[in-house]
Amino acid sequence: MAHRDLLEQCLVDLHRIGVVKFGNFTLKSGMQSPIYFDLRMIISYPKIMETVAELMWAKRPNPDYDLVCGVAYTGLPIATVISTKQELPMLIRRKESKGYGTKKLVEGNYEEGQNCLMIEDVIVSGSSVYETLETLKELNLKVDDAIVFLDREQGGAANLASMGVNVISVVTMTQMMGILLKHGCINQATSESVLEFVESHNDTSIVTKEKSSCKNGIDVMDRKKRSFESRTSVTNHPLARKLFEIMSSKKTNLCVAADVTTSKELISLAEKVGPHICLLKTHIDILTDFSKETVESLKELAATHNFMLFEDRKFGDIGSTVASQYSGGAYNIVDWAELVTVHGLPGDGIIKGLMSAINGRPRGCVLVSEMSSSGALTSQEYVNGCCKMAQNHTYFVIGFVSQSNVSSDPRFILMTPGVQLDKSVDGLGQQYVTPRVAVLERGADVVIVGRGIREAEDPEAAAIKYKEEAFSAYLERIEAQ
Ligand code: S5P
Repeated sequence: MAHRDLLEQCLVDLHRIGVVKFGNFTLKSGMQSPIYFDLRMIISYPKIMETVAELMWAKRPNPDYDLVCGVAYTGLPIATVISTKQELPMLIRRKESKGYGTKKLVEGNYEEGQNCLMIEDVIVSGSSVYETLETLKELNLKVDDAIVFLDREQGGAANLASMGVNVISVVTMTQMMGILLKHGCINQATSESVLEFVESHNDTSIVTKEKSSCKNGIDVMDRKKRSFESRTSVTNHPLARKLFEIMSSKKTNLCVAADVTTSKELISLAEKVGPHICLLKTHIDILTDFSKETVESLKELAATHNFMLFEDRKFGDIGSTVASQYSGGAYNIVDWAELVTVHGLPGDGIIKGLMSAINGRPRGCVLVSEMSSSGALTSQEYVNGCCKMAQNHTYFVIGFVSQSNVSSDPRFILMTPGVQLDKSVDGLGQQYVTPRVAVLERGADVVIVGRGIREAEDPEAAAIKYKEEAFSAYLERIEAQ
């Protein structure tokens, strides 16, 4: 059978046995995806597995390899088939070291300098291939090529190319949708929605758990030492990247809390402070005259002045309830606020509920891990729980609202409210520190200021003053390291 016919038949077979699934799936990175390609199933279908291995081997760019290494787990059986058919010795890279016996991470014989081909089932960001690559390189093996069956076209091939690894795929997501459509396995609408999703999620970065390292190999800890600019490359969240870029280019880490009661006041405040802020934080339910036009004007101002809209909804209920509060209702928050605040209290379900409502839109949240008010019940145990939640959902959580240095992971952006230059309390429990204290002592990346700016005689002048103080404290912080 010609290669193209073999590929088409293979994809139809893979669809038939349930490898190609449509629905709502959470990928390893936490990203929500409308499609899941579960190639593990082929171990129950030896003939199909053989074809998959044949198609992959046919793609090898180099005629001479000394070794083949499958990326755990699905890459392993495929590499085994290639190894026996081609009489090519194989290596296995464990997911974790055994902790007993030889404690080796790689099984099999090899000699330094040998040329090893990597085999992987699917590539999204390239993180799994990267982890294997790191291990093989530590053993002084030569690793130039990785063959993957499906390239989801979400940035993985480019990420690995920037590290000198050539990724060759048997089929791309676009090609696969075309073939499945041609053979009547899926309809036009399914194909379009998958391709739309891929296009809006094609900017992933490599972030590995084990070494906590990233795209350009910089250690990811030490958030406080790093510039916003350098942190854009360690996060896999497009909105965290956007915020880092705004903060670097506008030289502002100021968020204004626009807690006003009329649309007119809101728009007027946004016009005044817009050029000086990275985020405009709203409590949209305080408005007495909320309308679609209010949101349209805010969106326009955000685009003109390059800031992001951040609704301080402090979601705090079970997943199914927050999904309805986020999307729909009077405010349809998901439609216009790129970022929202969320309490960690209900556990993982709240994140899953919110993510189920975003429908492919780039959206993110900030977890409220500590509160500024006196007597707040946010204990250290609670903070630790929030950090764990954030780490498990880096495709939605971009950072924390906090009062202390709750995380040294540079992917996360810390935002500190309770900031004012002239006051220490407000009589209702709020406690204030200055922007310098927030940034230098408490580790804030962003300072959130409400009344200090809103109630000033000249809010624009006040915004400039807060911006300058907060940004110079940030520069002092990164330069001091
Ligand atoms: O712990 C917190 C968390 C938040 S988001 N303490 C806070 O004050 N906030 C919000 O920050 C609060 O809802 C308000 O919108 C803003 C502080 O306003 P200010 O006028 O006291 O600066």
